Amino acid sequence: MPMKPKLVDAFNIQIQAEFQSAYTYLGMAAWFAEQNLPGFAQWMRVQWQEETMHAMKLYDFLHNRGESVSLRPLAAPVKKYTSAVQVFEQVRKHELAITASINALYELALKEKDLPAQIVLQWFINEQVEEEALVVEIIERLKLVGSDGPSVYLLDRQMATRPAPVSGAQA
Ligand code: OFO
Repeated sequence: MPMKPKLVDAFNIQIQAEFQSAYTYLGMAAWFAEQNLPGFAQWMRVQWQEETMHAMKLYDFLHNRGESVSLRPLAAPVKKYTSAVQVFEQVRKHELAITASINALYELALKEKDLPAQIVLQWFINEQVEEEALVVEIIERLKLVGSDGPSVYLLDRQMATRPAPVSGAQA
């Protein structure tokens, strides 16, 4: 069953938002690498992969529904950060905005009575709960270690252990 054009447009805008998230986190990965925090840089590279998967999940969904994917331009990420905790505060802010856009998209899918769209978006709603919790945990840990060098070093090593996302675009 074809999707309503308004819903297709909203999915395309969300694809852009997910790729923008990926690009933003890749910029953060570069910043961390430049601060000699390779573990945090690696964590952000995994996050970049995760966000690319989110975009591709929506991209595949539109294709599977026989709809057209219209890719939009991305903005250059800001790379002027002052501390690791400030980076993660930005991540939190960004993820809250993504949660709001996913929720609005879900509301639209409900309004348009598009059941497959609702189901795919439920996955995203759950994912946002996990992402927000994860980021808050990292912010708390960063606040706890403060500027204590050895603790920052240990935390950086721990951040490096984040596994890569499991199964490409299908996750
Ligand atoms: Fe970070 O969840 Fe997608 O954007």
